[in-house]
Amino acid sequence: MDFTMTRRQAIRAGATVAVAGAALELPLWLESRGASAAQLDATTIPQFGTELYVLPAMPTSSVSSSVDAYSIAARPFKQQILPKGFPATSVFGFGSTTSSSSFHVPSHTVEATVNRQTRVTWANQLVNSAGDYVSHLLAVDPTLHWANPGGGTAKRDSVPAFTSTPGAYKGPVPIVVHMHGAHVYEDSDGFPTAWYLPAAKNIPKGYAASGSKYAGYATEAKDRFGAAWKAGLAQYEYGNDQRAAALWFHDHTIGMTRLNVRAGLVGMYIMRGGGSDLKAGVLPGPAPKRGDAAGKSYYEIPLVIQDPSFNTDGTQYLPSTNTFDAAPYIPQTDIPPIWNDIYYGDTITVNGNTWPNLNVEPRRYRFRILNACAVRPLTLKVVSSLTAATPASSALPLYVIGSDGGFLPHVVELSGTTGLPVLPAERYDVIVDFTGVKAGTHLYLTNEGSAATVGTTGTVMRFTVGALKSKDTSTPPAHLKLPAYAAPGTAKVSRLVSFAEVASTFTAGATSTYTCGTVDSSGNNTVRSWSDAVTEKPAYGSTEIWEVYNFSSTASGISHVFHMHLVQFQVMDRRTIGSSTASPAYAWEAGPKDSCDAPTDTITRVRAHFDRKGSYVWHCHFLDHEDNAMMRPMQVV
Ligand SMILES: [Cu+2]
Repeated sequence: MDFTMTRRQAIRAGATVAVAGAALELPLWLESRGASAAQLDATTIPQFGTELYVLPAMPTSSVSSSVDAYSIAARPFKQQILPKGFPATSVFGFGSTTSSSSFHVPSHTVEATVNRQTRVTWANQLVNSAGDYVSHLLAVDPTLHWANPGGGTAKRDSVPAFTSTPGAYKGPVPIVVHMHGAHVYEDSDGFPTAWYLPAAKNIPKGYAASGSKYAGYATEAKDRFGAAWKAGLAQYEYGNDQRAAALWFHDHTIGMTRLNVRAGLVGMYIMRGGGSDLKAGVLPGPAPKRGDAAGKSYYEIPLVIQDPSFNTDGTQYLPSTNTFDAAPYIPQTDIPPIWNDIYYGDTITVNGNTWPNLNVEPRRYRFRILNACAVRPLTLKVVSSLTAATPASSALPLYVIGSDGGFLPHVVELSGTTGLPVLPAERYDVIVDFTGVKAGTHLYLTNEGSAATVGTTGTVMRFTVGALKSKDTSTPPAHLKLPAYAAPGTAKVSRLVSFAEVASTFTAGATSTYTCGTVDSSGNNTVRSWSDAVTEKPAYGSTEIWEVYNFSSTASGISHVFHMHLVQFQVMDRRTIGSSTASPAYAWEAGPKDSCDAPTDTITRVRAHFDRKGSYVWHCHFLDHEDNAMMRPMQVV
């Protein structure tokens, strides 16, 4: 990305984080830009006073001999995200319609079994007690290529035409849930234009109740699974015929994903069992199970990390105007008036609370880590002091045992000053061994990612070590034998694709859109928009190498995050554009991945096997980018 000070009036410094031979060069941003008088100063929020919420397992709606069925709704509610004494925060979150106490941000965890069907009815219940729709909590920019329900059937999923700069969209909120990392048929993938509105009483006349792909997928789901979709819901089927792994689900509505995810529509989905898992007892556990009694001790815990900002009234803060590029907008220019290139929040939440504490025993813990931030890169480390100069020395190593799609072939130990980079959408399965740490010791999970601020977003959570309650019988990480990982086989096709920024044709230096594109054999980029004809058409049953060019310049750019639906890929290597010297994938990327770093001015190569026909997508997983055109359809044919 070509962000410069003159054009952005932003503070930036070229921070280079050395990570095991790979240099992630990312600019450092001033946070809370466009701060309003009502914004809560993150430095005034007390830390570590809230005990970590261990996300329980989501209740099922029914269980048969072959299927675990769930009825999960998105609803508006309030949650105490800030510490006690501060106001509660309005959120959109998921829960089971069978249990009102299960509604939480992030969602309670869906526990799934390898090769056993999970069926989820995803209901959009973003309505009030009268059954009327609720408007979005955050400012919806109606000038992007977005769902545009108010455009009716003819103009949904488009870039609406305006003759003057509009205000934020206040209508009913569409959702569509993508299971990130899942091997599914297209009807169950959560395609960005398969959204649907709530079945509210007051949907204005002429509004499209669903996106352009919804009806077709409803028919497919009926034919394939006998599913009966109706207004305000879709039924998705997850075959779970993949490796044991921690997937996650989140809203994927076209042009609104950044807002729906920030509002809280995220959760983890953990698949266990089968030949790609380890036997019970080898790793630290248990994790929360459905129906667990309160007060149980858990040694496997998901950590869902986000970075919201707040107003003093407890509501979430997100700029409601474009703080990067000043007016004029429509009709004088092509610059979005509300959307921002990127917005880093100024707090860190873990499992729905700012800077929590976790009381731990002196034993091993397994953490299923998810970066659910919209755009914030994390570099995680366990340290003993929050005031040490960075990069700080680790107090305890991180033993990385798994990546997005399952176990690594072997344990990767990160210690010394090396942290674990976790970009948005990436998941890592990590063991931390507190054995032998003295009771009363405080340790901290910190973030040394490029946008981190010491004292706020540089801190994730605290661990307080207490007494051992029961013997730890899990295998020490040094002795772990992880399940084999068979990478995708030889590829016959190399496909060259790109991420690039498109400058405004009106205002010098301003951004109009972020785009994907295709690259020819001479390295020339052709920018392609979401609505252009599909160019990525892998053959069913084929294995391909995708070379992902990030054309942002090194001097000013940041990484993008490459994500493909349907597949788990292998990260092969990276090389500077124009160079023939490649660096191998980072050590912690040695397992199956569905999202990865695509650094600036670099070609990132991944290899994937395409074994299901249908429409899917690939895109940048910085949500602010994917919402403004950095996304393309992909058709397995
Ligand atoms: Cu991006």
